[in-house]
Amino acid sequence: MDEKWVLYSNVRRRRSWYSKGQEPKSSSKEQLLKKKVMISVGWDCPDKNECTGNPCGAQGACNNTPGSYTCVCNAGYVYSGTTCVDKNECTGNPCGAQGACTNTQGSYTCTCNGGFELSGTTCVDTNECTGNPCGPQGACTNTPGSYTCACIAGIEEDAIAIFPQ
Ligand SMILES: [Ca+2]
Ligand SMILES: [Ca+2]
Repeated sequence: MDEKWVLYSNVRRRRSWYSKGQEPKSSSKEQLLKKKVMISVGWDCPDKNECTGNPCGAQGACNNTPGSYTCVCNAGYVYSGTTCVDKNECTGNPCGAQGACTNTQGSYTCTCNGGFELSGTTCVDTNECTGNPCGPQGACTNTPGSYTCACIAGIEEDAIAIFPQ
């Protein structure tokens, strides 16, 4: 049983305007008497520390709150309502149209289709032309997932094959 009492004195503050930073003044009201007023009655229930049971799991930090707890989950994990569980990043198709997503604990991996490579977290076209695959007598054109070679005017494709340099 926990009774809380507040003793009112016969001093109260009147509403009035003050300058910024100026201390408000108190003024007495003669007709008010000191009296004891009970403002609450309650039973003190000590808060249970739910965090001792590690409810957030290995991938979360538990914060005890009055009557409950909250979890702050590590990156790649989400709060399920009771604990921290792996986030399935693949539902958001992070690899893009040219990659296959595999969900992993705390993360995910992308396996890119042929002609595509991982850039950051998504599959993008490989620019094969940077490796000069058409040789010195060919003009390379990068295409999504591949590339094409065009021969420079006057030189046959066979000649490029015979004299690659
Ligand atoms: Ca995951
Ligand atoms: Ca390409």
